[in-house]
Amino acid sequence: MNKQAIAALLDKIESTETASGNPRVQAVVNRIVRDLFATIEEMDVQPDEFWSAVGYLTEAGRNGEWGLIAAGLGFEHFLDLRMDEAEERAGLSGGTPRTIEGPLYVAGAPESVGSARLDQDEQPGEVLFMQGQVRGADGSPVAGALVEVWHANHLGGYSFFDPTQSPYNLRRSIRTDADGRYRFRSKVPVGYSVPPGGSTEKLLTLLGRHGTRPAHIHFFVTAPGHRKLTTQINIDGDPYLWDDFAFATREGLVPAMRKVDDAAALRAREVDAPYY
Ligand code: MBD
Ligand code: FE
Repeated sequence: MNKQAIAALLDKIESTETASGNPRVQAVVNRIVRDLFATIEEMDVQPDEFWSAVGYLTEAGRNGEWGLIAAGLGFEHFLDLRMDEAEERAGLSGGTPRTIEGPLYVAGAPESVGSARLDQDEQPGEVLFMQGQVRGADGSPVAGALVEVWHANHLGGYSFFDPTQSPYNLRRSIRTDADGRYRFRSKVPVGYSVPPGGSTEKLLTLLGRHGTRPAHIHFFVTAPGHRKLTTQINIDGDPYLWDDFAFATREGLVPAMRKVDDAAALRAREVDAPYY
């Protein structure tokens, strides 16, 4: 089709829109339709290909996999990079880097002050301890900040999405103590992979890609008067560390891990830290 004919059709479609609509939605949708018309034209997309795509989108929605696809196609990481840029422009850079939330957060995890134990289900895996301090943009500790932590089990599954786990297993909310500190005990997670046979896997396979994330632990950090931090840490040494299907690994989010083989030292550590 020639460019004028396409432009005329776009004009005709847009001319049906009125002031009763939402101008932002009108502008964004019109732009997407224009870009898709151009893609169909330039790639000579055939009707059967178009309707197959419509069927795919329908199925992906039915499976609740759109959040996963957004991560896998790099949209979620792209939004992060844009937020980084916006903060830089506003002179608000620094601190722990953000990275994607992903589609597996669940609100309402049990809350405790200072410390928590996340592994409520009896499951295999290495014991993991993590501790840290929440600091504001000026570097001063933030007492009473809420640190929400969630991660996968030894099979890469998340409670609520994996029916074999009890509700809120490997999910906790920890209030920082008077020094802004938090600490927790859990089990070392294993990297998540997209559901076998699902819509995301289907698409990734057609792209010749894998759907695996390196082992990671998610965090939301919130406190009154501060911006919310959404981030993760990665478990060093994972073969997928820099090959994340969701592109979320970043410098500064791969903390040094220390292996403690000495059982006595581990027990002493537990006594020293009364985990919930
Ligand atoms: C995850 O566990 C995750 O963190 C992301 C971003 C996408 C899918 C699964
Ligand atoms: Fe995750």
